[in-house]
Amino acid sequence: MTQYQSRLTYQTAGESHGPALIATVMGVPAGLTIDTDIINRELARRQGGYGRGGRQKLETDTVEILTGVRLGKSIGSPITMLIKNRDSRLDDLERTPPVYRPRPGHADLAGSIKWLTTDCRETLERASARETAARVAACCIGRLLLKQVFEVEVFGFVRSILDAATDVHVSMDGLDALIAARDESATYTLDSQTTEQQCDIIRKTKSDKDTVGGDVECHVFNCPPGIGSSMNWYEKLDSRIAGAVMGIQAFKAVGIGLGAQCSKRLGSELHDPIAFEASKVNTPSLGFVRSSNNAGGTEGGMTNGQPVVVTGTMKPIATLLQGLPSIDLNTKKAEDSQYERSDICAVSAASVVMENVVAFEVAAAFLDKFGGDSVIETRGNYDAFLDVARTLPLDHPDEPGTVIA
Ligand code: EPS
Repeated sequence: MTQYQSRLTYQTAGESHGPALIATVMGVPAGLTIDTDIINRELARRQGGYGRGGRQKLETDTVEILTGVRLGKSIGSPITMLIKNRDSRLDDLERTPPVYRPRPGHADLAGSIKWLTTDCRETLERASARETAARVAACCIGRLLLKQVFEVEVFGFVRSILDAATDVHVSMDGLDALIAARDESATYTLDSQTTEQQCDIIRKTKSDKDTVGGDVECHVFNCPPGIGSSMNWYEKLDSRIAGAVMGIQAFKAVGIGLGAQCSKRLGSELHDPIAFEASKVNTPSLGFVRSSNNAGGTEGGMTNGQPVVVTGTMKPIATLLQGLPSIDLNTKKAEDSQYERSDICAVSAASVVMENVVAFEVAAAFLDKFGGDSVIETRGNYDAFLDVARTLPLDHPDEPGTVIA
């Protein structure tokens, strides 16, 4: 695969029951306020949601910033953050024993064969969704950048758990009320009736010793047209977002806008008509408006000035109290899969992870277009672009795109 090196990148490290998780973010321009309260709030939200397991009662995830920040602001060097694991016992074989019976649906079997061991723990410690704590911390830096430098807002929530779905419409106009509704919901959905239905489903699933998945959604507001690129597949914003969302543990499908439903409509029913409203020329859409947003804000791998809308599908967690048909990797004899402490439903937590990884990819694409060494330079580049884009067609006869009278 052709590697695309964005200006803004991150890396996480750490095992679920090791001493700590670490996140390093590279390419952050100098002068960004790194508000650890905002990062810690996202970490706390990631730990929450109805249906979580015992681990979250043991941990209080908070970041300690080790590098890249002086007096609360980025200085351009890599930003490293540490999240301590309270439940640290990786080398304690009594409390953290080998796992020989792989869980269907988990990384256990494939990883054990890949790394040539019959102890699935070698794989599961890193494959665990515990890693998403570090990912949220890293990606939240991208989110801070979007908000502070580009006034971009990102909003994620749970659309459905099993068949209990909210039909609340999401738009920038009602954003504060939507955030309040989501933060009040035990499952991070948008209305109280759906919250109750989803909690009922999770309660029943728990008593059946089963697990349950759902669909999450993320909206990114205030992107101008032209973020991302159609020049190469790996520069396409939707391609980058899809990779990031699919990379979240237990995600099996990603959609942009209508996503998989696009094939059920004719072109005349699907594509969002283009119009121009001069009164909106000073908004990030630059005045290019659409009566629908089936495309989910991207065309040709670039933002088109409409909200970017991403959907993600999370499968039910692979660790079931009742166990599932499997084998013992040492004897190859049929045995039920081994139980490890886990969640009944982590869709709410996954919505927080998705919100932040989507934010990071959008932030990276913004920086690839406008990035400077400092926040001030970056914002200047952005403003200069908007100024020129508003004046199209250019009146310089040598410029491509010029309309010569
Ligand atoms: C999780 C931490 C894990 C699991 C869960 C999510 O901690 P532990 O294994 O100690 O209970 O609760 O991970 C999984 C669902 C998984 O498949 O590994 C977390 O912090 O999100």
